Amino acid sequence: MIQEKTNTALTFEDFKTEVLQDYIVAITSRECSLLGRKEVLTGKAKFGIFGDGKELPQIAMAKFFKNGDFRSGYYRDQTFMMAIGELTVQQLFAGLYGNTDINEEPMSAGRQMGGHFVTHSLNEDGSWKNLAQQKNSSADISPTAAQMPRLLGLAQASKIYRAFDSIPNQENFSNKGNEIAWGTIGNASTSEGVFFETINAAGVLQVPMVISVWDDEYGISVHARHQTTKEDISAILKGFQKEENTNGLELIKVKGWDYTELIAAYQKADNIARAQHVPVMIHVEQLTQPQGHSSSGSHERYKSKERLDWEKEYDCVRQMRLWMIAINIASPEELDEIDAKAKKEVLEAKKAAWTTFITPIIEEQKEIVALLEKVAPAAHNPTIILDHAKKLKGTKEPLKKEILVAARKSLRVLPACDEKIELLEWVKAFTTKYQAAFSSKLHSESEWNVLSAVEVAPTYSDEEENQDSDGRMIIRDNFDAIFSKYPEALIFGEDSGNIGDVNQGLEGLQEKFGELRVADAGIREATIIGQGIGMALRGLKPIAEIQYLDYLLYAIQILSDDLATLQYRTFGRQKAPLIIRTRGHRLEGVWHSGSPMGMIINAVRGINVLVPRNMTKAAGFYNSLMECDEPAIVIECLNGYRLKEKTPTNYGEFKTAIGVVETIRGGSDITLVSYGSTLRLVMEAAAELSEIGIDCEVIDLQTLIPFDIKHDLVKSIMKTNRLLIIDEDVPGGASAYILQQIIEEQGAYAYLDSKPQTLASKAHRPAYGTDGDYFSKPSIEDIYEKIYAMMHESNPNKFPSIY
Ligand SMILES: Cc1ncc(C[n+]2csc(CCOP(=O)(O)OP(=O)(O)O)c2C)c(N)n1
Ligand SMILES: [Mg+2]
Repeated sequence: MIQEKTNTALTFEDFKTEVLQDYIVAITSRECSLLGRKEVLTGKAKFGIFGDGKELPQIAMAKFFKNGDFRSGYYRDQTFMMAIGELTVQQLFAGLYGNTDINEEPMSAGRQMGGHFVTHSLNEDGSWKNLAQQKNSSADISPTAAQMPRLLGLAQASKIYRAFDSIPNQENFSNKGNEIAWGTIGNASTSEGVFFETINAAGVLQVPMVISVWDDEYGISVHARHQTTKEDISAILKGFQKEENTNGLELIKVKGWDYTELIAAYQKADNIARAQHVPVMIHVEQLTQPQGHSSSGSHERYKSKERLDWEKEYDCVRQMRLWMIAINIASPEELDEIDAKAKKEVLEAKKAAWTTFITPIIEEQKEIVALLEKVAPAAHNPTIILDHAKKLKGTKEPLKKEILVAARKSLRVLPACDEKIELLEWVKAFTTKYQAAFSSKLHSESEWNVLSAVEVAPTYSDEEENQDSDGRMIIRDNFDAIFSKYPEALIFGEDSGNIGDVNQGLEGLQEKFGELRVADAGIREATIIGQGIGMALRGLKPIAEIQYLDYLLYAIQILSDDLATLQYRTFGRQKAPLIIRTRGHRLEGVWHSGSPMGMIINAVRGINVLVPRNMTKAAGFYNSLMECDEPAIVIECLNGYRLKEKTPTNYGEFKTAIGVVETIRGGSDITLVSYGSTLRLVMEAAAELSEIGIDCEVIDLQTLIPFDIKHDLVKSIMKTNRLLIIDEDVPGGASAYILQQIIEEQGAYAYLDSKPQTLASKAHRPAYGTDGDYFSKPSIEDIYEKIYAMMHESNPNKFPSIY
């Protein structure tokens, strides 16, 4: 590093070599941006967003980025990724073209648009690589500022690793907590709430985080005067400045075109964050966008001539060049030569990326054209197929889509014959191959996925005394066992620490396991989840507590955009097995009884959603999840903490299987499907109905995602021929999903004698109090009457109308 070496007699030659090397990275990256945009404009790539104008600060940041460190950034960071050796020019172009081969396009196997970066934390089988010995980047997502919450957790992991030396495989993830989490964000994106939430939380938590704000004064076309108070993010954050004997952040401001100042700024930030675990924000101002925001649109539309002229003048690569000439590092001619060489190399790498991308598709094009020509004579009208073949043959740069369209349209005009079978087989094989390229790895496909959790029944002692406990004690004693068994486990949330959560499910555990492992957090649901994601990405086993299900909405964006897509968008090369603990369903009032399960399950495909009916089941889920490598939301029943349950003896060991339903009452007349708190009412109604000769089978779904993997529900319906789904979400909410799974996915429509029905809450939020609950959510009477009406319809003689 320049400054360190200066102290130990760095020769001018060494200095020169390092600067020239930096310049080569900068100019190479710039060439990629220029050529990349052209690739979009000529139609070879669909969309392009590049890092031009932000090269120098990224080179400075890369100088201090060490093995074990993590980046959490956004789409401008190609130069940084190149500088740390985690992105080649060819890979950048492979991303632009959407190459679906992970070896060619390691950023996402073609799933994300270019400019979304990642490093691989996992081997192909889902096992961890040694993250402490490599440079790491968490996987980018597009929503502006959404990289901030996870940054907090990535930084917090260092704090945990520094505090404990008993965590298994610790050396795989950390060198005594000396790692920095480096964040990057655009100036306009700092307007987002999660940015401020993260800044505040970092100031409180005192974690080793360095956030760089790339400030180019614009967010697409919108100038800073519409974005930021005083148009100056570091000025307005001054109140967060750490002072003697306070917490807070260190704030640094630096010009983005000044190479030496940038290096000094990053060196300072590195020293403070790495050694002292104090967060730092570097406001890098006076950056530019030489080609405007992205390949869609041009910035001449919204920037003044003065601004455009200024941007040309203060282009950071140009300024570096001028500085190098001024201090005799290189002559203009030498730099021209470097520029020309970089240009040539980028062009060659681009061509290589294109050839690698298009060659297999052209092979497939040839194959299908030949096959279409072969099968055409078997059609009544061969010209239809020959036309498809001809059109496809004439396509110079074919897409997989065009290949499949030609083949599938040709299938339609073939009568049943051997040729049709041959073409059909080809279409099936092609589809299977590429469907997996686009649709696999939504969930973990490793040996530790949630379906691998084998049920272990709770055991009970024979002694008469102490047979029943309050539900919250079962949860508490099980967490006690979890924290003893797994040193990498920790829990945090609002009121989770000192008082042991609002329902005392963690009572006494902070005293036993310490303030870092059983921790209070601020009221900031999005960054509580971010803490969890970041720490899980670094090998810890965090449990993030969201105090009530109704407040999950503050975190739903991060859950949906970041955690739920993680496996998918990295093609299974990163995982964050975060457990989210929350409590919900029936209690009191509009924001304490919600059950927005339809919203949740539709927003978080990729995360498991578990809905245990009691605390023993919930504890069993936690025990299962501790052994799995997938994220899950566990929703405990808010009205279940004081209910009595038998006291298990094998805490930390018993496990609830995931994706498996449980029949909690056998019956032959109708299948009742429900989950969570509502099941108690369903069981009560079933008991009352049995008195008048209606025999209900009651099935507890237990998990909504995954859903009844053994298809036990349809087996029940084969027997009863009737189905009622009882749910406390809004009409058409989770019940619509459950119905779709049973009727369509499991094919239960074939076995029904009555219309399948749902009984849900009212469309409004649940009202306050016992009466509010009774009039808002399905009651025992509602359930009873609905079932009776179904039985009456099928056998009016046996079940005459009661009203
Ligand atoms: C939540 C969200 N809103 C809107 C967008 C569309 N969008 C993409 S980039 C961008 C501007 C971001 O500007 P800035 O943060 O300054 O970064 P820059 O592109 O200037 O580097 C916008 C509005 C988005 N990606 N996410
Ligand atoms: Mg900007």
